Amino acid sequence: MILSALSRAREAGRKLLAVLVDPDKATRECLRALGEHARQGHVDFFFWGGSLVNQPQSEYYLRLLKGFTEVPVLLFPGSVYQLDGQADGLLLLSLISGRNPELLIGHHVTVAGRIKQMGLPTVPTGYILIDGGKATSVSYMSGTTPIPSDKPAIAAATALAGEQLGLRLIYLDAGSGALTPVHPRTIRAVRAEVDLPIVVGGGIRNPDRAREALQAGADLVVVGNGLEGDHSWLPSLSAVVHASHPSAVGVK
Ligand code: 1GP
Repeated sequence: MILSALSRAREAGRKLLAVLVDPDKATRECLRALGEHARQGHVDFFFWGGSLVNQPQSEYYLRLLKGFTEVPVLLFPGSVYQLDGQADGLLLLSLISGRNPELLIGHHVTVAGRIKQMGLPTVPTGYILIDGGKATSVSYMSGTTPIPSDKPAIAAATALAGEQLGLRLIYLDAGSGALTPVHPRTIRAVRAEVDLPIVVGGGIRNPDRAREALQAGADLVVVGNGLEGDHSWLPSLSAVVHASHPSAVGVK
């Protein structure tokens, strides 16, 4: 459903916003507040996941969030242990910037049957890590080296290979809490190379950073860290994302 939403948005020259919720940091109050923002139209999708999930009540908190909002919740799993049939779908990540076979295909084989049993709709996602100026949890936990931030051609070739392999979405991620978000020149290079929808996240901590990513060709931006504990700027972020972007229409 995220693919059809992205397709409709692109046709209309609109952009989308996802809020990433780390289950380990969820509280009832924060989920209720996010549900209220969603009710006001500030959020198009919730992504649900983190590098670690220590919190034993992750399922409970996901049920709470589902009770607070009808906005779709997609799993953005940090590991195979983060599957939950309550979600509306699963970003089935293949970490194509890395060379860790477990994250390219191994874990997928392990949980393929379980995903089928759960009936979780999957979104085959080419997940590309870009250096965000510091070691992030995702690069450490995945045991992979991000693409250098000054090598947009490598990012573009990686995304193109993902498209040729049949992946349906490209996710450019500088990693949660990145010092520097994915550089606009990298987004532009990927945009110029593939037709797939592009998601950009990592280190977006103010509306200007979101605007830069969208103007460079991102279809959807993801914000997690910057909203944890402070949702006050979510309305202004939403205003920037959901402002019409006529220049986006027709962007390849
Ligand atoms: C991380 O793209 C997401 O995988 C969001 O990053 O937490 O830095 O917003 P932040």
